[in-house]
Amino acid sequence: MKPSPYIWKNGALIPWEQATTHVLTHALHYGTAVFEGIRAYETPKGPAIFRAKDHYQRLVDSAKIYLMAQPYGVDEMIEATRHLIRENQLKSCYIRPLWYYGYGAMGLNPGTNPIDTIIAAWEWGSYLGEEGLEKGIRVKVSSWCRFDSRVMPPLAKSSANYLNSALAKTEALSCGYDEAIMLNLNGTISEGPGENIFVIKNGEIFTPPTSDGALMGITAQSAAQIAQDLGYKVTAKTITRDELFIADELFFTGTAAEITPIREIDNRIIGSGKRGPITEKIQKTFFDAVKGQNAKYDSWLTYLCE
Ligand code: PPE
Repeated sequence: MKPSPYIWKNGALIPWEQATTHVLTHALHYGTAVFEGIRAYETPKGPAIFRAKDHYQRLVDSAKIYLMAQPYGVDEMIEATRHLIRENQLKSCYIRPLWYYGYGAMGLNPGTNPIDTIIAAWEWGSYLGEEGLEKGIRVKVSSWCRFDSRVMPPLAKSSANYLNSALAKTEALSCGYDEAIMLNLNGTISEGPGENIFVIKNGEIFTPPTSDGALMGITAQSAAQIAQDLGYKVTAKTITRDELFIADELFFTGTAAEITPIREIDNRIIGSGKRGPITEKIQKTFFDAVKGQNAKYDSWLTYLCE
């Protein structure tokens, strides 16, 4: 990770290296935190935050699910993010806001602890490799299942959720793959450890519904909108593992992963074994949109100076 000069904490910018925390911070022990992952891209009008309002609204929703009081409003978080990017002089970056239960009392009732807020922003290149974006990646269906809302709320982007993701990710890496796909507790497809998944078959596009355990991905919603604008039919439906094997094309979406094609799954080659033509069109339109090169999607961008 490339450090930036500042981190925003509880209303003020502090030097990156001073953004430390007490070892008895509640969230460090119990994962009692909610967060977002957002990107800002370089555009002809300067850096622009992609779908800032939607991301911060999801942060508010995550907090609500966990009965966590909301320390700041959506507009305040957006203003703080703009300020942080400006002061860090970043052209493009990954943005990580976190609301967490801080230092105060131990034990499983988080409510008596203060809620701290940080926003960090740093330069973060492609999540699954530049080559992955172009050629596609190799994935493995994980032996780890994604939890459902009987266990933990999958719609909340909470820190604790990511131990499940980390198990799947490390297993996939240790088996020589680039990424995992998790089934839900019913045995159908949910999502990647940090990505939503899309299936293309006979010119139609499918993705599992959130009720199958996927996070309501903002990149997924953007990709679906773009695909529809390009004339494709996009349907949310339950997908089985074998449907992935015989797909014409597969791709992942996520803020970090952007739009990453999948070229192989459990050693089955998907389509022609490289980025498929429909994926390529959606990916190209997506990158144009986030980089301010397609006026149709300008409402998705929050510029630093406006
Ligand atoms: N599912 C999960 C489980 C997930 O974590 C993400 C984002 C998505 C789907 C896609 O959502 P969206 O970013 O709104 O399109 N994962 C974040 C964290 C990744 C990380 O390694 O950290 C991200 O992409 O920022």
